[in-house]
Amino acid sequence: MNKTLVVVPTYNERENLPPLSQRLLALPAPVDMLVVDDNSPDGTGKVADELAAKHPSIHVMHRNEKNGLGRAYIAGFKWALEHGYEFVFELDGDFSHNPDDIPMFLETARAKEADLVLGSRYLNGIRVINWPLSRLMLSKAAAKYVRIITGMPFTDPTGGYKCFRRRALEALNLDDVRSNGYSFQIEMTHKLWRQGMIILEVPIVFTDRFQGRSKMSGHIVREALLMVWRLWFQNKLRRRPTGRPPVPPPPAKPEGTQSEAATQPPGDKLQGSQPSRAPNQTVRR
Ligand SMILES: Nc1nc2c(ncn2[C@@H]2O[C@H](COP(=O)(O)OP(=O)(O)OP(=O)(O)O)[C@@H](O)[C@H]2O)c(=O)[nH]1
Ligand SMILES: [Mg+2]
Repeated sequence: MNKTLVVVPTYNERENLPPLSQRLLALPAPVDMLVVDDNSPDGTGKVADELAAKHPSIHVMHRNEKNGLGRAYIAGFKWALEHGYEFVFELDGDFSHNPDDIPMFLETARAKEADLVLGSRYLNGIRVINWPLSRLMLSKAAAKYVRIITGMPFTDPTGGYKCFRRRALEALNLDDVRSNGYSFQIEMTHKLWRQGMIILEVPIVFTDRFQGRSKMSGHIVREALLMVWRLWFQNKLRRRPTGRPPVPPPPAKPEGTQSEAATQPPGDKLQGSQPSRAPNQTVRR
């Protein structure tokens, strides 16, 4: 088993899945792949089963009905935690996200001890291929809207190319995450950001699908518009992180010796134990 799992939700991605799995299997950093298929009418689930039969690092989760991207990812994240993965990716099954960027995400997560690495289409310029101007404007406006209301400082909060560290997923109550679509992406990031987790952005090129049909709808946009206000309320109307990240336990000392932290007042203990965990850094590469 590899330490990294790439979760790929699919609904009618039959043409895309075989080449996508090949690209993932060919990466220099070996990864496992979990396809979460919602009983796609085009037979994507069967294609996934055939790939899994040939490659032990490909796994398939079949769900009975189309339940939205968010539900599919939550099921995939729970599976990842149960199976002991350290890094867990979100990756669209329509080639919008370039699998070759995965090593860049992993390097950033490791080098900077990040809890979450976000792929950004808008960090240091716009890198979106095959989108009409209206779609680009909607996405850019959504990013601004999220920033103004929640204070979250990221350039691309609706993006869906992400790498979570295990401890970040463990810090969330995954059953509490209710949204789908764009809103799901914003909600996941906000729930970690407001806990003071380290979240970094890396630049990616996003290419809209060339095969299959878009599942974008007015409902998805309305859901996101409302969710942003709900997140702001959940964060006690604050526009900055209100929590502190979980503090790793101090290394065990032999019995009879007193740890340094135990001699400090409680306030100092917390501060001193997490000097490098400044909230919400943004890496510009
Ligand atoms: N399992 C599952 N996967 C889904 C569902 N909806 C979308 N997906 C998949 O999620 C990935 C990302 O979907 P989106 O990018 O939101 O949808 P899209 O159809 O590509 O639409 P746009 O990229 O927004 O034009 C793709 O691999 C889809 O096949 C769903 O309800 N269930
Ligand atoms: Mg897409």
